Amino acid sequence: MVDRLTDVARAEALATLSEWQVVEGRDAIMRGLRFNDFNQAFGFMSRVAMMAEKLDHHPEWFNVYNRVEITLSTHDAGGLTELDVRLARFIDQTAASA
Ligand code: H2B
Repeated sequence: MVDRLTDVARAEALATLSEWQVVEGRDAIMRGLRFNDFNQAFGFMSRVAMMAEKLDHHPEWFNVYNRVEITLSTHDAGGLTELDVRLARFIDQTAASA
């Protein structure tokens, strides 16, 4: 099982994930995204879903039309781990090329 990030590693990672906010009341991060339309939003979600399967690490997310809200946390570890950082970086890259 993957370990939760240390305080130092967590702070270092969050400093580089400028689009992400810390969720109040739990060890998780969230990002909201807006696309041109549902087709673009769902295309983005499909790419993220394939990476999530590859990593065996899955987002909590919500979609309406062109909006996607994503929360990342590692349930098995009860907080943020390197898997969340990896998936957040992939999400940032994928959103940037959408
Ligand atoms: N996703 C997330 N976000 N956290 C987990 O702890 C997790 C997961 N665990 N995806 C995985 C699946 C686990 O349930 C399977 C059995 O490996």
